[in-house]
Amino acid sequence: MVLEALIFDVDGTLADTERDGHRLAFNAAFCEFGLDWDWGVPLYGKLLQVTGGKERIRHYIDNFCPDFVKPKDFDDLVVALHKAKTRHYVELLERGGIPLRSGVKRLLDEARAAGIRLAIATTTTPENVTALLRHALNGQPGEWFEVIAAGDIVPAKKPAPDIYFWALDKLKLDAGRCLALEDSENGLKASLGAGLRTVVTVNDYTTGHAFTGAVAVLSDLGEPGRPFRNLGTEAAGQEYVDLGLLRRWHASP
Ligand code: XBP
Ligand code: MG
Repeated sequence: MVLEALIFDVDGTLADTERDGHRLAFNAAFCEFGLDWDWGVPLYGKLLQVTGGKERIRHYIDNFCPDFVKPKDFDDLVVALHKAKTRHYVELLERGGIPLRSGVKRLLDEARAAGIRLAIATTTTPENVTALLRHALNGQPGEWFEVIAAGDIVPAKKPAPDIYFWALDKLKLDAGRCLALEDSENGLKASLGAGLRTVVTVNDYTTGHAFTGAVAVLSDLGEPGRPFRNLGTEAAGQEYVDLGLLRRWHASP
């Protein structure tokens, strides 16, 4: 089957947003609300097992804050905290931005020039995607990605495949005509669950994850002169991921 579209995860895949982005924004929101919670780097790695910011806050309270007494309006508190977190995250991106990962812009350019359709399937809030791409790509996300599947548009977040099904539905494409790019075990479970061949580029938080079923597992997409490290299948001596390599992986049995 011909490769017609690439579906990208955002956090950890397009950009390294978790440790120095989302994590700091959560902490800033807690501080704003007078809560003494501080999510350090290792703790945040554990909390990343739960996708979705509101879900992550609830998980933290239930599992790490035995003395916290939930107020009557607890659900509203979580929503308000998360709203503040999103504001802090967007401000953080606007202050300095978080760059795209190695090879991402090059691959997006190549795909666009070749008429490959581009989509996003992410757990994060839509405003976060807009802010990241406005800075990193110097444009509106819609100019680059024809479908943006993000946040609460599906009730079940990754590892559920729902967000990928939503994106495929909007693209009006079968999974067999697409390739997903992910960085985490939860993300891979979601893309595989939707029947998508998936390339994984790992980051500091996800190197130890299980990636069984991925067509390739790499350190990053690589650039000419800055090769990726191959952590899984062979890549025939290539130093960076281009459309030719993606087509080969897409066609592999
Ligand atoms: C991303 C997430 C998100 C972000 C925070 O997972 O889990 O929760 O950490 O975003 P994936 P929000 O890369 O697998 O999509 O706070 O906006 O939910
Ligand atoms: Mg991710």
